[in-house]
Amino acid sequence: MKKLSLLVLMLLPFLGFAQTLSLNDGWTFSQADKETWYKAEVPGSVQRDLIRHKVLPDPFYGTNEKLIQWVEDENWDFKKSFTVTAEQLAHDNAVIFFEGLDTQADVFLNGSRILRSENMFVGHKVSVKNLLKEGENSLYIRFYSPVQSLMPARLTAGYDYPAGNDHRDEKLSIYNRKAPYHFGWDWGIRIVQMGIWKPVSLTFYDNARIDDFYVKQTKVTKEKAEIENIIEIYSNKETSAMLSVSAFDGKTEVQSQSKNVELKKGKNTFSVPFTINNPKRWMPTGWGEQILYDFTAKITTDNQEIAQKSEKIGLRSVRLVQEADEHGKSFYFEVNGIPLFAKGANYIPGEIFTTQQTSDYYEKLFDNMEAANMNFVRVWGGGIYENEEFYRQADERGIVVWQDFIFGCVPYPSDNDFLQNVKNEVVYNIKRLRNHASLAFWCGNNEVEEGLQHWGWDKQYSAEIYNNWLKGYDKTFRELIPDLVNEFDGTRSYIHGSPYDSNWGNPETFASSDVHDWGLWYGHLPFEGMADRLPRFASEFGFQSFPEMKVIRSFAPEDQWSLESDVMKVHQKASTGNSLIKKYMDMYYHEPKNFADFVYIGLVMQGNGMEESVEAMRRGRDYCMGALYWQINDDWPVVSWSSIDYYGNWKAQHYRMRDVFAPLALGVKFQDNQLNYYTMSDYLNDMNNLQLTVQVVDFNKGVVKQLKEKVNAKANASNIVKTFNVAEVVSESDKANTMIRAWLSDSKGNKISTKDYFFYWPNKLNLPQTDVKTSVKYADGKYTVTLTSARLAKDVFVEIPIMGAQFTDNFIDLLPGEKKVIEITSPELKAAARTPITVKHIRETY
Ligand code: NHV
Repeated sequence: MKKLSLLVLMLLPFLGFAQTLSLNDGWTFSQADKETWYKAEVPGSVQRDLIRHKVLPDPFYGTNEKLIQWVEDENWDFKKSFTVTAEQLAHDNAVIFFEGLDTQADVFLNGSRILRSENMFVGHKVSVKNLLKEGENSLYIRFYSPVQSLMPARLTAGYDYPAGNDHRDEKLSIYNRKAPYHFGWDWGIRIVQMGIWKPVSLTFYDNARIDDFYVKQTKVTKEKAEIENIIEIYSNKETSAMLSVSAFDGKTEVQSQSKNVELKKGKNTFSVPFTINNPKRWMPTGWGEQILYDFTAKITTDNQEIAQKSEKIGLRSVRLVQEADEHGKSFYFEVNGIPLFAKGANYIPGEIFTTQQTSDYYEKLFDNMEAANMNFVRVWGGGIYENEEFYRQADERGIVVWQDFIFGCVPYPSDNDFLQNVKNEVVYNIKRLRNHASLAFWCGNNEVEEGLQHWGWDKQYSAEIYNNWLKGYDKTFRELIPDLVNEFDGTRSYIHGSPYDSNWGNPETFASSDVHDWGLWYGHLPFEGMADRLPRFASEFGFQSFPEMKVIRSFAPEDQWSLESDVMKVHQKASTGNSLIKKYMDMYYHEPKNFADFVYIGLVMQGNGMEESVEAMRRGRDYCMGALYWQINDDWPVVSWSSIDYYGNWKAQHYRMRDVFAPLALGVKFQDNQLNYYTMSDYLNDMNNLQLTVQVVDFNKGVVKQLKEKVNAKANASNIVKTFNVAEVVSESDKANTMIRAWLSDSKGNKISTKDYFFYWPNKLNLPQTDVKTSVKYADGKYTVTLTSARLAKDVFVEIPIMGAQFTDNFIDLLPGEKKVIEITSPELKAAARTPITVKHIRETY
C-alpha cells in the first residue's frame, strides 16, 4: 500500500515551486451516528478496515461472506485533521486532489461542502485556498450506502433490472457508477464497498499548473511520427508565458518546440505540434523493444519555470482492422502496420478489495502474462478502469490492452443525469489513459447488446421498458461514448460493445466480428468442437475449474470437502458450474475416487481442453486473429474459469497456455487418420532449417519409432509443415496405448516447442498403473524435484503446501523411462523444513 501511494505521489505533476502533501494518513472512520472511531487505511475501504479491526470476520473463510453484508446498508463517516502553515498559505492557490471516492459521498472542509461524489471512477480536484486556515484544518466525508441511497431510483422505476450478477434481490448496481463486480459476479464475492479508494493530496502552487498533457500521435510511420501535443493549463491569473514541449530519447533531445501564449484566468488549452523523424517505434512483446520516449511540457514566465509535466510515450500506430473479405469482415489488430495474432486473456480486478492491489501485484500479474507468452489483455467491463500501474506495466512489457468502458451484462439507465455522470467518467478516464502506448482500443461495454438481443429480456419486460433500453443503448454506446472517444482520444478504434454482431448460439454470425464463444461450457460443446466454429477473434471463451486443494483447505474444513457442502456452494457462484464440470468429466474421464481427485482432474481437464481450443484458433490464423480466454485471474479464492488462482498458483491451464502461446509453437491437427503438424509463429522473420522430431511412444514400452524432418517456420503465420499418415505407424488397436510426442528444435538441437498428442481422452486410454518416483534436492528458496516413471504417467501433478510457489513446469506427461526435472521456488521454502511434496497422476484417480 505504501508503495502505491508513494508512486502516485511521484507521478503527481511537478509544479515549479509547488508543494504537494499526501493526505492519506491519519484518517479515522465510524458508522454514521455511532461515534466508534476506528483507524482507517487510505486508500482503502470500510469493509477492508473493519476486517483489519476484527469487527468483521475474514469474508473468504467458510460461509462468512453472508456475515458481512450488513455493512453496505449503512452510511459511514471518515474524518481527518491536518496542519497548514502560513508559508503554505502564502501560495497563490491550493488544490485538493481526491483521485477516487467510492462512491456516493459528501466532502466537507472546515464547515463547507467542497464536493459531492457520485462516481467511483472520477477523480476530483478542488481549489480550496479560501477555505484553508493556518494551523489545524479538518476534512470530513460522509459515504452514503450505495444501496440505500439509490433505493428511491428502484422504487420509482417500479421494476428490477435483469442484473443477474448483482447478488441481492433489489438490483441497485446499475444505478451506481461503481465497480459492478463489487455487487457479486458468477465468480465473485459480494462486498459493496465504500471508502477513499485512491490517494488524496493537497498541492500549494503559484501562477499556474499543468492539468493535462496529451501526446496525441496523429500519424506514426517508420519515417515519421506526427504529434500534436495538447496541454491543458489552469492559471490563477492573466499572464504571458512561454510554453515548450520536448521529447527525449534517453538523454538525447530529439525534438522541441516553444511558443508564446497568453494565459487567461482559469482553464487554457494549447496545441504544440511537431514531428519526430525516424522514430524508434514501440513494439508489442516478441516483435521488438518497448521504447518509451520522455516527453515534457513546461511553462515559463519571466524566465522562471513555473510548471512542468512529463509523460512516457511509446510511438506506434495501432488500429483495429475491420474490412470486408471473402468470409465476411476481418477483426484484427495491426501494430505498426503488421497484423498481430492476439494471445492473451480477459482480466478481472485482481482483488475484491480493489485498493489492495499494490505495484507488487501488478508486477506479478504481468510476470505471469509474460511467462505465458501473452501479448494481449482485455480489461473487462465488469471491473474497473485500471490503476496507472497496470498500464505502465503493459507499456513496459509490450502487452497490448483492450479497454472496455465499465458496463457489463445488463441495460443501464439513460436519463440525462445518468448520462452526464457517464460523460464525466468517460472523459476523465480517456484523459487519464490516452498517453499509454499499450492501450490499443476502446470498447463500449461487455455483452449489453448480447443481453438485449439474446437473453430473453424482450419477453420478461414490457415493450415500453425494453424499447427504452434499446434507445438508451444507442444513446450511450452508439452516440455519447464514441463522440467522446473521438473528441478526447481521436486516434484509437472503438466498437460499441463486445460482442457487437455475433452470438455464440448462432455460429453463422461468427464470420465478421469478435465472438464470446460460450458454446464450450454453456453450450455443452466438446473441446474438440471449437475447431469447427472458429471466430474471427475470440474475445471470450473459457472453462471452469476448482482451485487446487491447498486453496480449498484455506477456506473449507475437511468436513466441507464436497460439491454440495455449504462452504463449497458459497465458493461456487455459477449456478450451473458444478453440473457442467461433472458433465464434461463424464465425457472424458473415469469417475474420480474422491473430492481431491475430482479437483485434480478438473484442473487437468480445463488445462488440456483449453489448450486444444486455443491451438485450433492459433492454427486457424489469418481467418481467426485472436484468442483471449476467459479469465486469467480471480479476486478471491473461488471456483472459476481462471488460469491462476487467487493465491497466485498456476492452474494446469496457465502452463498449457504458456506452451500454446509460445512465440513459435508446434501444433497438431488430427484428421482422416493423418497428423498434420503446424508451425505457429509470431516471429517477424522466417525460421528455416528447424528439425521436427516425431516419436511414437507406447505407454508401457516407451519409444517404438522415431521420425525426423527438416522444416521451415514461416514468419507471422501458421502453416502445415508436415503430414504423417498414422496408419503407417500406429494400428487402430494400439491407439489406446500409444501417444505421439513431437518437438521442434533449432540447428543446435535446442528444443523450441514440444507437442504431445493422444488419440483419445483418458477414459478411452489404457493408462498403465505406475509409480512416479521422486527425488528432491532441498535448498532455501528452491526445491529441485526429479521425476521418473517406468511407464507412462499422464498429467503428473506435483503439489507443495505453499501458496504461490512457482514451478518450472507441472501437470506433465512423463514417458516411460523419461527423467523430468522440475524446480519449485518460493521465499517460504526452507531446506531444513523438507516440506513434503506429493505427486498424483491420472491412473491413480480411478
Ligand atoms: O460466465 C463467465 C463469464 C462472466 O464471468 C463474464 O460476465 O463476460 N461470461 C459468460 C458469458 N460472458 C461472460 C456469456 N454469457 C452467457 C452465457 C450463456 C447464457 C447467457 C449468457 C463474461
